[in-house]
Amino acid sequence: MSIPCTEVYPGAVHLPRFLSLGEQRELAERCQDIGNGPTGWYVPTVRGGGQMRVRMVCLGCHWNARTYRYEARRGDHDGRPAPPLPPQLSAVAVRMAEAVGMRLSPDVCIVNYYGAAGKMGLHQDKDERPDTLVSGVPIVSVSLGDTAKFIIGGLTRKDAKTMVPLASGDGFVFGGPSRLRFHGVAAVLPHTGPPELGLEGRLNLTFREGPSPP
Ligand code: MD3
Ligand code: FE
Repeated sequence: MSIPCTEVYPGAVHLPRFLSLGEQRELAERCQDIGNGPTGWYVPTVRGGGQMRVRMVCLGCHWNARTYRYEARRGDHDGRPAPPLPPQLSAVAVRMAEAVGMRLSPDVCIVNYYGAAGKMGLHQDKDERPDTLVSGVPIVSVSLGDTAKFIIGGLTRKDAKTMVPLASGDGFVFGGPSRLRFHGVAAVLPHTGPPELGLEGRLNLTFREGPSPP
């Protein structure tokens, strides 16, 4: 492979510093513009009634944190239609997948914004269409800003876990047999991102194909 990458598990490939600082800046600015706009950041409330420890905005299609389903409008928040997914964002995910020999045609991007206390509990991403899960179409993650302690485990909650620091500009492709691994974010390390981004905290973009039909 011509670019630096580490296969953490089969189909789970880390692409450290894939993006230039200029590209990181452009993406971060785009996300902040959307997040601070009229259909922007909100804090999702999950099924049990608890608040997630991130701000979120879904592009292309909305992921409802109460039903764990995708929908056109933000039914668990303000009822507005999800903002479109800009093709310039999708293009980055397609490039990352191609760099490791995988393919996806993103329909949705979930943007998570972590502050200093941000984290995400161990979970699987299995709300996409069964055929995409079974065929191992990847989810592509892009990290911007502060470094996260990302945890990845196996196909059951109790399996052994590995910690991978995810830094600004890193890509991560989770496809094939790793598509349904448990994962989460244990912590975000404050003030570890490039100062040039002017970003306090961490942005993570996850590009997904095949939102569940209504
Ligand atoms: C491994 N986000 O939005 S991205 C999520 O950093 C999510 O915000 C984390 O987990 C974040 O669902 C981690 C990396 C990631 C995304 C999807 C995966 C890892 C994955 C799907 C399968 C296995
Ligand atoms: Fe996830």
